Amino acid sequence: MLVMGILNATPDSFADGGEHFTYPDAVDHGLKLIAEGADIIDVGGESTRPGAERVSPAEEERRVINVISKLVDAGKPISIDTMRASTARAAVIAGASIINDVSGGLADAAMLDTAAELKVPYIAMHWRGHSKEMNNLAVYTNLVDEVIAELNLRIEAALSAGVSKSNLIIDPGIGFAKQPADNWAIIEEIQRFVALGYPVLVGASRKRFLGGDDPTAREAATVALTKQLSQSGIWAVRVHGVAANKAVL
Ligand code: PMM
Repeated sequence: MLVMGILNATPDSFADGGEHFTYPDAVDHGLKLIAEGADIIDVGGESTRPGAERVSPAEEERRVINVISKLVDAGKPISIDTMRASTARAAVIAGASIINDVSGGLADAAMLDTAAELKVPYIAMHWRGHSKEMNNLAVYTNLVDEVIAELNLRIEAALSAGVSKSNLIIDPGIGFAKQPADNWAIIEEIQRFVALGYPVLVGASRKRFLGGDDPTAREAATVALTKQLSQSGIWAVRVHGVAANKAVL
């Protein structure tokens, strides 16, 4: 199982408090994650925490492009965490080699065509709406069935836009339009996502459902979950604390 290290170049990410917002800090943090053994670095310039405001495309690119251009020299694959086709394209030109779209192509009508054209792996996450509204959208009758059905629609949309099957990665979207119990139920049934036949990414690191008020205090639970998930056949976990998660593996 791979470990994707999170590099949020945002002033308002919930789990690392905007510690790595400025350019030199972000690059240093990315290099630290690589030194700790990250297999992939996921660079994002727009917070998706519940309630977050959107940033402009120009500001999003300003936060991430220079960081990507610099980190690429370290030789590890970089994913761009964005819902925007224009940011994804600029990031791939700068050296990113994976697109991580938390909206699974729903936020930007040009995203799937762009991913197909760029011919890079595309991570489609389960998503129901932007941060400001997502808590109201966490309503399910048959949770896992519905999440899988909605992910299947995104898979079909990506394939029909021309994303190749071998470039598609899926993610159940822990914490996105999910109640705390929903996240646990998805983790319990993660095998059903693996059975869809695509690599599965899980991003649970330091999220609210793990309990506690301080995100860094959720690290122990994150590490335990990484250990549990390493037995499930998933492709990768997306985590803040690379060293601890690598250690448990
Ligand atoms: N979670 C966040 C951001 N990007 N991408 C994927 N594929 N999966 C996730 O679960 C995910 C993501 C929000 O968490 P952060 O603010 O700690 O980065």
